[in-house]
Amino acid sequence: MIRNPVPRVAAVHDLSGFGRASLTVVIPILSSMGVQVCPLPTAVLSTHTTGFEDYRFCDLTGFMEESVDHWLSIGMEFDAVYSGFLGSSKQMDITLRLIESLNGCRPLVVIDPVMGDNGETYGPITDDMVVKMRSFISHADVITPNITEAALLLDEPYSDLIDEKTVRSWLPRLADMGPGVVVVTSVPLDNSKDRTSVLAYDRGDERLWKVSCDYIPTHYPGTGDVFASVLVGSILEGDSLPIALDRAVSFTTLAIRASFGHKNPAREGVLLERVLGSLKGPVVMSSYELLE
Ligand code: PXL
Repeated sequence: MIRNPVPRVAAVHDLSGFGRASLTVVIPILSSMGVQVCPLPTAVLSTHTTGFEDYRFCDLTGFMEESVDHWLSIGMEFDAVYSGFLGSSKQMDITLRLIESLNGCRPLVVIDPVMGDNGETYGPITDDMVVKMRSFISHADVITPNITEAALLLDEPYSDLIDEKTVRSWLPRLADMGPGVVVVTSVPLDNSKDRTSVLAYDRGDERLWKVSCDYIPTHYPGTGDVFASVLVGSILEGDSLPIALDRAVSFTTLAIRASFGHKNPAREGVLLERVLGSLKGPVVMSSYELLE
């Protein structure tokens, strides 16, 4: 049930000053979708960590703790708690304290277990954080790992040979770790190198959904944040899981396509500002499939 006139989300992500990732993506997307974002910054960075050297990183664990104390003392309520890149393993306990203290009116909990991509962990992510993330996700209604993060959560080796069949076998195993809905992004398609897909498993009805889209041969950091933010906004607007997946895939693809024709460096992220307006429209196209 949505309790605020404008749905309100606690957004537990870092603030990277350059490169269009985390809060600089989460806030404009959710605001455009009519959702109020209340940032609980986990760290401040000069840039995100992919493709930039010597980035500056300031961990905000202590400040997060104080912010949560303050929010609880003034009786803040949230329709959703949505976390992404965390600066330390202790931040999972702090986020959990926020979620559990809101127990009278439990929010939707979406955890994007941001830890890495393309088989590699991001610089500030420690082994201890990977281990702790495995229990943190048990508190989520929805998780949105990419295949690298799904492998880390399951302690499976990552390889370029991971295929759709393998990921399909991972989905119920990830759901067994606690989350009601498991959404895995960047899943390769067996029969085509030019297409990629998102698979989603709903533990409640055991349905398995798939949305596929064109694969564009580039890698823009922050697209996972773009995808998960549209998914959160769409669920809060009342869309079904497959429609929310469809909207998230369509918007992310549009953002990548809008950027790919330009010569801007991939590390600067997708040209979000050029496509944000399209989030305000209704669903115009749907291509989801029910696999099981
Ligand atoms: O969206 C991923 C992300 C978020 N936050 C930081 C990152 C990255 C990916 O590079 O470095 C700080």
